Amino acid sequence: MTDIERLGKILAESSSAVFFGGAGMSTESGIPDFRSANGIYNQKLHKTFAPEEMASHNFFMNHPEEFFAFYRERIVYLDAKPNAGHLALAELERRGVLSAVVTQNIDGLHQLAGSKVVYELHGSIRRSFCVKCGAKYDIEFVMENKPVPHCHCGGIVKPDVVLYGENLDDATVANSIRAIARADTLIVGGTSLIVYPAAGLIDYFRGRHLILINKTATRADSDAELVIRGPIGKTLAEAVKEAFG
Ligand code: BV8
Ligand code: ZN
Repeated sequence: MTDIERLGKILAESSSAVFFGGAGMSTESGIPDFRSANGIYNQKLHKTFAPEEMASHNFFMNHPEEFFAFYRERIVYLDAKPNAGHLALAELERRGVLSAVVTQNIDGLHQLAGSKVVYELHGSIRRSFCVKCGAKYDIEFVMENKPVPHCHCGGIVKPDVVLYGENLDDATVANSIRAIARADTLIVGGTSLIVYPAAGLIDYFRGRHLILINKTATRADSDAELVIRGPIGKTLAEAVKEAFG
């Protein structure tokens, strides 16, 4: 039995599966990931600051102009489209196979593909808010108001994205843990499982089938029933076809 046939068979017998993903889910949509060779964190973006420093709370507070330049040029890909993997997960939800997508991504592509239950552990570029009065702004406002977007009240408008050194949203974490703890199947893919507390959430899984789909090895491979080393978008699409025609 091929890996795709095995994955298809598991999907066909699952009714509360959860997908846990990261930046590798969107590389087939043209968005670079962070830690692969051509990833964002391996690009020399700034003479003095490392990319991971520029995506931090302290950098946002102390160097807002440079933060927004980095964010607009390196983090936001507004014309990216969902790929076959996003569409496959949305189909699995419609078929009652998948109960939730838990993602570290901030690109909103799962929702654009039609997924309804999506927990965004690190927020979303699509939403922004004023740090002083909480007024909500869309991504267009942030992209157009250079160098630093300000609210009518004078406060800075911050993307609703969890930066390094910032806490995750409690409700999103609680909902993600509940979905993972109840899942019969957990598919982990397109993530290096390096960033915490997000990466720790997969340890709440108590179900039957743990599946890893990732181009490179991760810390969870040894616990997985099935490890597929390949492009996750293509793999998910082929497995859904195998399972449901
Ligand atoms: C927190 C938003 C409590 C911005 C991100 C020192 C000081 C402060 C904190 C820390 C510290 N040391 C450690 C920490 C904790 C820190 C952390 O975990 N750091 C890591 C680097 C060790 N975490 C935090 O700060 C978190 N908050 O701890 O709060 C706190 C409060 C106050 C003070 C202290 C602590 C907040 C973490 C969230 C940070 N924000 N993103 C932005 O987008 O830049 S994290 C960033 O990494 C992205 O969100 C990304 O999603 C996430 C995880 O990366 P991955 O998604 O896994 O992507 P990666 O490139 O790594 O891997 C992709 C994989 O896919 C690869 O393996 C590749 O092979 C594979 N792949 C690629 N293409 C494909 C593929 N596989 C299959 N098919 C393909 N086509
Ligand atoms: Zn305001």
